[in-house]
Order: sequence, then structure tokens, then C-alpha cells
Amino acid sequence: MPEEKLTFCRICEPLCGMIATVENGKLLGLRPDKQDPHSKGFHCTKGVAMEQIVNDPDRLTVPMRRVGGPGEFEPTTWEQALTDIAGRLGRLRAERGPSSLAIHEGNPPYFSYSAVFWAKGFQKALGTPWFYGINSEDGASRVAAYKILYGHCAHMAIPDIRRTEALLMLGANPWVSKGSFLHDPRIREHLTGITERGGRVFVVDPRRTQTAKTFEHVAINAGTDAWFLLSVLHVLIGEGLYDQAFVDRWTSGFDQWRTHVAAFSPEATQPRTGVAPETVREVARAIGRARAAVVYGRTGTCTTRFGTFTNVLQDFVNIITGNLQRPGGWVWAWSPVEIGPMSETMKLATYGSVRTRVDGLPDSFGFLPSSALATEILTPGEGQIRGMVMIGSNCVVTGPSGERLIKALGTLDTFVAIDLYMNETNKYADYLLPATTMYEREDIPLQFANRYVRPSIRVTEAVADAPGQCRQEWEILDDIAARMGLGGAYSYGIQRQLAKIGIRLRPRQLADLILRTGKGGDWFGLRRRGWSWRKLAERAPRGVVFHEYLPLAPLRKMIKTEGKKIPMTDPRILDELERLRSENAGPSVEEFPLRMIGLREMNSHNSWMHNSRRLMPDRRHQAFLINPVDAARAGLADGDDARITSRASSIQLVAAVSDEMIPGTIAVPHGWGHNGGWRRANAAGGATSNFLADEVEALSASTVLNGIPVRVTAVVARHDRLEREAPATAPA
Ligand SMILES: Nc1nc2c(c(=O)[nH]1)N[C@H]1C(S)=C(S)[C@@H](COP(=O)(O)OP(=O)(O)OC[C@H]3O[C@@H](n4cnc5c(=O)[nH]c(N)nc54)[C@H](O)[C@@H]3O)O[C@H]1N2
Ligand SMILES: Nc1nc2c(c(=O)[nH]1)N[C@H]1C(S)=C(S)[C@@H](COP(=O)(O)OP(=O)(O)OC[C@H]3O[C@@H](n4cnc5c(=O)[nH]c(N)nc54)[C@H](O)[C@@H]3O)O[C@H]1N2
Ligand code: SF4
Ligand SMILES: [Mo]
Repeated sequence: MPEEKLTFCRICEPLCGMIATVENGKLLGLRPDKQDPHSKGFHCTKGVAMEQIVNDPDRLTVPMRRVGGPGEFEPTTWEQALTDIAGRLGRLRAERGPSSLAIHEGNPPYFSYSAVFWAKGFQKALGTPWFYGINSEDGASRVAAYKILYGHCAHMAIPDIRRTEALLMLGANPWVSKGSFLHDPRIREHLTGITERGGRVFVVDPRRTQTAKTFEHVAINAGTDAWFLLSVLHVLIGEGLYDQAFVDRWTSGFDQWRTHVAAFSPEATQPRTGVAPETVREVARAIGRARAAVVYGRTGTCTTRFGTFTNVLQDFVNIITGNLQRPGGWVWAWSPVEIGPMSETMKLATYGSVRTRVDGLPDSFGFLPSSALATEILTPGEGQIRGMVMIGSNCVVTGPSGERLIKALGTLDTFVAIDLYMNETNKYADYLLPATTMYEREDIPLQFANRYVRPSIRVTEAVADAPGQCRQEWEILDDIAARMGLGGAYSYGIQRQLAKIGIRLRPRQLADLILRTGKGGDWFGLRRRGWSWRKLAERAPRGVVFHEYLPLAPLRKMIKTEGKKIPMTDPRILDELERLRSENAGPSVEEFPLRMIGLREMNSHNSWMHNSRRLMPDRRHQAFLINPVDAARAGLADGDDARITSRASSIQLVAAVSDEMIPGTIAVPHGWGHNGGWRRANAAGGATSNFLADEVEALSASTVLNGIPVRVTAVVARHDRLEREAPATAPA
């Protein structure tokens, strides 16, 4: 008899409530849970299609050992694999030191609390400074901006969209992404709620996205948001639309900005941004006059040439209008667990505390930038990476300069990957270790607890049995550390101490401890209304919503800079202003007249869900968007093959002509161009757009993924195409 089990989706940030149908430990299907108090039935196709990933015959289900060229593996036993891996990593560590080893963690394992804890613990056990991740392709510049402005990055602020009257959203497309650095399955109704209350929502994007179509679209040239925001500040300051008392109380250096923004009138920035001066004034006045307003940016602006500076300027607007930590503004949210100390302990709350050996690039959020990886592997010397453990990452496809990284990966002494699939990156590994999917493990999303618009928490058990010999990340990492004679992969000191007296804390016990001693916790019985893991499982199997609206802590608690002032003239900020001022129209306009941005698709999840038939039907293919004017100039018609070339590389792809794009900018879906162990994904064709990316942003080491200078050329010249298309019997 099939059973129904309550659980939740962990593909992306809304963490939607799901009902899993399971028979004899096998997952038969997934559907949204309408009674879930947090998501109330919201879900997307990926969430339902996850069943096909769980039951995918192409999934890794036994440990695999490389026996030939890239991708040539044969099954082995856990015992053989783990013994050999521990021996090889141990030898490297003894002979070349801990810094010859590195870890790389991708996005999906970040959605498993136990993988997050144990991966950091594994780093501690190895004793290496090198923990890499894909944050450089995501939010690294946001993290850098927090650290510079507020002196810490343990907490992230979120836009209080349920109470705001004006939202200026840059580089985000929640209609597709479902919201990011913001957990809210009801994001659509909360955003439309703003306009229904009579407020305004501006969407700044080079593309008229689904989100932009719903609200007021401000079409902007790719990579120019910093200029746009400087002119918004110009209007706000020039027209006195700012909060002098707030500025005096909380900032230093504001007066200098009066002078700095003087040169950035809307008329002066228009040639760069393409935004009409009236529009800039309209936006600035709406923000400046609203009772509560907020500026929010996401990956579209984070991964640009001025990513950190753009994030700083976004916050400047929030700050000078007095919208920091006030209802409807830019707020540090209420969290049931103490995120700050937790991220400090796990060294997740970092910016620039470790730097890469060769290029001195900073870490952020506990991750070094993947752009540095190839150089660090290829450059000899002390601290050269010779052994790597990769946890759920596909950075050859999702990071920059994948072609160079492939060469580097091939030179590693030992490369081990824990994944669901053999992908384009780990096919170069010596061992592939099969991981469980989210539905085959318990979970509690502690790592995200401070980013909810309606603070919530829940737990789930594993709802299905893992196929074959799949294991959880934490078990694998703990085992390798133990076999290396390093005890275990402990992220907290208390784990090591308890281990000495024979008690090994399991992830659930550690999580329970963190939950019970937080604001929402039961303090082991001292707080009757508080929660423990067990109580959540028994009494609130669908989870709890703690607050309908965010309670806000006093601002002084969130500012940890010297003198408790926000340093608006921090030298790093002023250096970026200088760099922006001296920037000409961009690199080689003649050689590369267009700018390329990314395109996140509804039925893709970065690179890893392309093997599902539901998401990847036979007819689906990758195409890039180009404005009709640019298409005509390149001699391209809809459906033609085109070559896109940047200074780094060149790819071939089908063009889709669309006036959704602003002229001068093309949008290319990322995460394609497969040649791993996922047969349907491979057969879908396409190309890896990130091969065209090779530039790193100054302050945060973010990869520049948006605003890449490119040129587009037709693969088949126009007259050839006309001949090709002319029917054979056409009259002369
Ligand atoms: N369906 C689906 N959902 C996802 C994901 C997925 O792959 N597929 N990925 C998940 C992950 S890991 C994340 S981090 C989130 C990301 O969440 P979001 O950041 O909301 O998602 P994107 O669609 O990347 O939105 C970026 C927007 O920025 C625009 N943009 C590009 N360049 C510029 C620029 O220079 N200036 C401005 N103003 N805009 C620009 C793009 O056109 C795009 O609309 O999404 C998550 N959700
Ligand atoms: N051009 C461009 N590039 C981008 C982006 C963009 O907007 N534009 N977005 C960037 C962003 S925001 C992100 S987050 C990155 C993502 O970058 P990555 O994390 O490198 O890529 P993913 O495709 O998310 O998947 C990584 C691997 O995780 C595996 N996996 C899935 N579930 C699990 C699990 O439970 N455990 C384990 N161990 N493995 C699992 C998948 O099989 C896959 O092989 O891509 C970035 N790349
Ligand atoms: S929006 Fe879709 S993928 Fe994201 S958590 Fe919800 S169901 Fe899962
Ligand atoms: Mo991401």
C-alpha cells in the first residue's frame, strides 16, 4: 500500500511543503501540500519533477573508481574506495602539508544542514585553509558589501516586502527564481500585494522578464546599475529626499557623497545606462517619498564588473532614506536560531579572512572563489592544491573558464567527488561517491533560518530509501576523516570533546541543541512554548510559522563597525568609485559590441536537472535571446545558428529573436553543454555559456557573468541561408 508522507522540497529557497507518495521505500510521486502553513500549496514543476531525479537510472548508486580516461569508471566497494581515498589524501597531507588539500562545495549540498556542518568540519579536520565554492558565481559581492558597511556578514538583511510601499528590484527575477536570499514561497502574492496597496514596484533588468512585465520595467544596459544608482542618489540628495537625522545618527562620510554624486545626474548617466532621466527621477521620488521603501538586488547585479559597489550603492539608498531596519525596509530578520554564532563557529561568516595563494583573492561566506581554482592547481609551490574533495558541484559548467579548469583537474594527484551524477566536472575525478537525494535524508533548514519573510521552521525525516549504496555527505566525510586518523569531521569543538569520551554527536543531536537553545527553542523544558526537533516532528509535522510579520531587533545590534557608524567613505568604496569614473565605455566596443547576460530558465536548475524527461522533453533546446535590431545587424533570423565570441572563448548556439531584450544585450541560458553520465541531458545539446566568462570583480572575486563583452556572428551567411531554405521547386 502506498503511504503519504509530509516533507519539503530543498531545490531552492522557498522550501515548499510537499507530500511524498512512497511504497516499500520507493518514491512514487511528489505533490504540493496545500495545508503547509509556510508555502500553502505553492510549488513549481522542478519540485514535482524531482521524483524523476530520485528514480533516475543514470544516477550514481555505487562508488565508482576511475579505470581509464575521463568518465571511464567501474564500480567498486565503499571499503576499497574509502581506504584508498583516506590513504592518498593522508599521504599528500603528510608529505606536502594540509594546504595541499582543498574542498569544493556546490549549491545543492548547501541545502542539507548536515552536509553544511560536516563539510566545514571536514575542512577543520584536514586543517586546510582552502574551502572553495560557487558563492563567487552567486552572492559573494553581497557578502563583501555587508562586511564593509556593517562590519559583519553573519546575518543577511532581506527586503520586508510585506510592509513596503515602494520596491526597487535590480537583477532579480522571482517569477522564475522564486526568490533568493529571501525565503518566501508566497513571494508573488507578497510582491503584487505592494501594488495592490497602492505602492510601486520597479524592476531594473536588461530583459523584460516575467517579473518586469508584471510591474514597472526599467530597461537598463547590462552591467551599468552602479551608474543608475549613483543618479538615483543624485536625485535623492539633490531634492532633499533623505532622512538627515538618520544619516547623522548612523553614518559617517555622508557629506562627501553630496560632492561625489554631483557628477552623476540622470542626464549624465543616461548614455551609459540607457535609462531615461525622467525614469530615474520617477524612481528616486517614489522611493524617497514612500513611507517605507526598499532596494533589493540579486544575482543579476551581484555578478557584474561593479558587483560589490552596486550592492553598496543599493544599501546607500536604503540607508539615507532611513529605511534600514524599519518595517517595510531593508531588515535583518527574526530567526528562531542564533545564526550569528553558528556561522562564526563554522567560519561561514567571513569576507577576506582567507586569500588564495597565487592571486590573493578573498573568501566570502566561508568560500574561496572558484575562478581561482585552476591557477591554484596549476601553479607549483607550497600550498599548491594536489588533492580535492568536491561535494555536489559542477563548476566546469557553472563557474568561469571551464576549459582551463578541465586541464587543471586532470593534473590533480587525487580528486574525489560526492554527487548524484557523473557530471562535466567530476568525470575527471578518481572516485565518484554516490550521495543520497534530499528525500533520502532527514533535514532541518537551520542554515537559512534568518532569511524568511514569515519566520518558519520545520523538520523532515527521510521519506524514501536510498537506492543501491548511496550515503549522506556527512557520513562519507566523517568516515574519510576518521580513516585518516583525524577523529571525525567535527565543526564544533564540543563534538571533538565529546568524542574523546566516546560520544559521537550525530547531525540531528547537534541541530537539536542549536534549535533548543535559540529564540524558538524549548530550552530543555524551560520554555513551554518553545520547540525541539522531536516536538516539531510530533506536534507540527508541517512546521510552524513563528511570526506573521517580522519583529525587528534594534538597529544598533546589527551594526558592528568601529564607532557603530556605517562608513560611507570606506577606502574600498571610494576606490571603486574611482575605478568606475575612469572606466571608458567598456572593453573594446568595436571588437565586442554586445554585452552578454545569463538567463535562468523555469525548467532548469543551474546544471543539474536536465536529465528529467518532464523538465527536458525531446523538443527542448537551448537558445539565446537577441533584440531584432542586433539580430538584423548580425544577419540573423529567428532559429539561426550563431557564434558568440568573448575574449575568453567562443560557443555556437541557436538565436531566438526577441524584443524582450534591450538592444545591445543578449541573454544566454547557463548550465548547458552536457557530456557527463546523464544521457538525456547530453542528448539535449547546447553549449556552456560560462566558457565565455573569465573576468573577476575587484572586491569580492565574483565572476563577471553579466555584462560580458561579446560579438555575435551568423554561422551561415545570409545568402547561403536563403539558398538553403529555398524550396527545390521554387519558380526561377
Ligand atoms: N528555475 C530556476 N530557479 C532557480 C534557479 C534556477 O537555476 N532555475 N537557481 C536558484 C539559485 S541557485 C539562485 S542563486 C536564485 C537566483 O535568483 P535571481 O537572482 O532572482 O535569479 P535570476 O533569474 O538569475 O535573476 C537575475 C536577473 O538579473 C538580470 N540581469 C542580468 N544582468 C543584469 C544587469 O547587469 N543589471 C540588472 N539590473 N539586471 C541584470 C537577468 O536578466 C535576470 O532577470 O534562483 C534560484 N532559483
Ligand atoms: N552564467 C551563469 N552562471 C551561473 C549562474 C548564473 O546566473 N549565470 N548562477 C550561479 C549560481 S547562483 C549557482 S548557485 C551556481 C551553481 O553551481 P553548482 O553548484 O556548481 O551547480 P549545480 O548545477 O547546482 O549542481 C552541482 C552538482 O550537485 C549535484 N547534486 C544535486 N543534489 C545533490 C545532493 O543532494 N548532494 C550532492 N552531493 N550533490 C548533489 C548535481 O548532481 C550536480 O552535479 O551556478 C552559477 N552559475
Ligand atoms: S519553488 Fe519549486 S524547486 Fe523551489 S522549493 Fe518550491 S517546489 Fe522546490
Ligand atoms: Mo545560486
